[in-house]
Amino acid sequence: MQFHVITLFPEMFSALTESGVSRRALQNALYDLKTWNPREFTHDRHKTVDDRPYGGGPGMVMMYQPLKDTIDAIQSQSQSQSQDVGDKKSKVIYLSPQGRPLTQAKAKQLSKLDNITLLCGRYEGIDERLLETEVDEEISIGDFVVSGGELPAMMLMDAVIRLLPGALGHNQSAEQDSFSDGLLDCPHYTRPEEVAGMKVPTVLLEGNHAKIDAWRQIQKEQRTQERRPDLWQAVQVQER
Ligand code: 9WO
Repeated sequence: MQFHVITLFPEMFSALTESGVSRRALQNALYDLKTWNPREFTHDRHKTVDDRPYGGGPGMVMMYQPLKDTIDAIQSQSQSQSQDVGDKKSKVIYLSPQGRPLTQAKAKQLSKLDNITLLCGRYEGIDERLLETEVDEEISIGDFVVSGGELPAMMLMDAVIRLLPGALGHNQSAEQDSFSDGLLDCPHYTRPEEVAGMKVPTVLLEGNHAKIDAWRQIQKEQRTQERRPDLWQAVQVQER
């Protein structure tokens, strides 16, 4: 998996490359990450990437040209790297609250692509003409606004990376199924058996694994009903 990230803040991506599962997956060459700074595709002395919005209003909008030239550079580099780019599955994704929601199912689809270009907006957004012509999918990670697309892009990348074959150990890879059954996860406990007057549920101490599985399933269902009626509804529909 090759990630290309278009960002004014490439240093932020060290959060992925320097820690945890995503760091190990990079070391093991399960994916590669290349950042592209649109400032390097400007031609003026001030390296201008933004301008005032037509129609007025607060803030600034990212200009078409530096972003278009960045995307063109990514595409010509990927092409020169392999002669069979025609067979490569590639997508340009823009992270924004206007996108369709990121789900575990979407992360799984994306994990099957060869190339993902993530476009990270800043300021008040990006000139719509760039989005219309260059972006394949607009994806949201939730109904809130942050200061730019970088953190959302990293969340999407992390969700995808941990699905790449070999990214997780054997034990953990089965565990992923806890969300792909559409339910929230069950509670977890570790030693000691009692802490601050609170005991571990006895079923977990008895070693009856059929009983433990049944308990965990009930916990998942109860929590999903209580906390995420929307997910519970979707599971009911699936099973109909
Ligand atoms: C900023 C702003 C300021 C004043 C009035 C309205 C405003 N809207 C925005 C805005 O949406 N800024 C975005 C910041 C521009 C695109 C990149 N930014 C972004 C992406 N914020 N939040 C996301 C995001 C992406 C994916 N999922 C959730 C949120």
